[in-house]
Amino acid sequence: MSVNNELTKAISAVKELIVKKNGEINIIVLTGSGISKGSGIPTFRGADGLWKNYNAMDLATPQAFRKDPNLVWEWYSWRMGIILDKNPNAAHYAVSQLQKAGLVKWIITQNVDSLHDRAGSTNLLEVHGNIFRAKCIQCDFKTMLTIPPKAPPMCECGGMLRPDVVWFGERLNAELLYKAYDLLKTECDVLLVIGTSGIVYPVADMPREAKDNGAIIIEFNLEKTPISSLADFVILGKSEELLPEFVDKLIKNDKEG
Ligand code: BJW
Ligand code: ZN
Repeated sequence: MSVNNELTKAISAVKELIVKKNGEINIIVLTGSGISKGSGIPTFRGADGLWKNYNAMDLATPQAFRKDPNLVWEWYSWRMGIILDKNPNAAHYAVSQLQKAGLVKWIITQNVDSLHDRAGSTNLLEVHGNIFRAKCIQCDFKTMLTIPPKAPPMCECGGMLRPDVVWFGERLNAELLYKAYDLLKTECDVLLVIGTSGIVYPVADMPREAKDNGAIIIEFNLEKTPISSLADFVILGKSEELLPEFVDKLIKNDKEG
């Protein structure tokens, strides 16, 4: 039994919309590192976030990689090791369950950890890339890495490989970004925003796009963020606890309704 009033209200609102639209609603899920916190993967900001001990500008920019590729690879290898040791949590599985129930069509994630994929989700837009993919800085070669490299891996062309993630000052993949905006404009009745601080652009702007096009915005986070002021419901707490409850009740309601 939920004691979270906001959660109960959000479920009722989505349930009403399901009835109004004869069961045909599209939920889009937008996630950030907070959804993986329950798996034991650190977030970026906050008291125990990665940026507490490491400077973003020394590690997550193209300039940093040019200056010291060994250092950058060392940091990414360390993070790959942490992720490989962890598993999707109840929030990732809840999202996947909602997708299997047909309510969620697409997931837009800023996370590079593959945990949505490992939880069985499909139609995943990894707009900040994937930590397990590397790309050549000289040619178009890309490859998946199964073990964290001990030194910067090299391409057959002689160029160095880099993590295929989006660093500060770099453009997001245009196709993925276009697809994400198109979905938010045309196929989003409800947007679930889970575990993101909402300060990194252009993703931070996506909830506004959905809202402008009539979507109900439901935010799940430990605390309020810049997205909270435009959200219809702000559900405070751990996503690994709240999402399973939200999804259970919604799916039950959907079947009953
Ligand atoms: C829980 C929880 C639990 C915890 N349950 N919740 C417009 C205005 C101002 C600045 C800009 C702008 N446009 C562009 C910029 C610059 C920059 C930017 O946004 N800077 C801001 C910081 C101000 N953006 C860029 O540079 C982007 N590129 C770009 O816009 O290019 C345009 C361009 C134009 C012309 C020429 C060239 C370019 C690229 C951004 C790339 C971000 N990259 C990173 C690293 C990815 C690779 C890697 O993993 O190493 O992406 S940075 C980092 O931040 C990572 C994340 O995906 C991203 C977002 O972080 P996230 O996921 O929100 O994590 P946190 O830690 O911030 O928050 C965690 C949240 O979870 C918190 O709210 C907690 O409360 C919550 N939480 N536990 C629920 N259990
Ligand atoms: Zn190459």
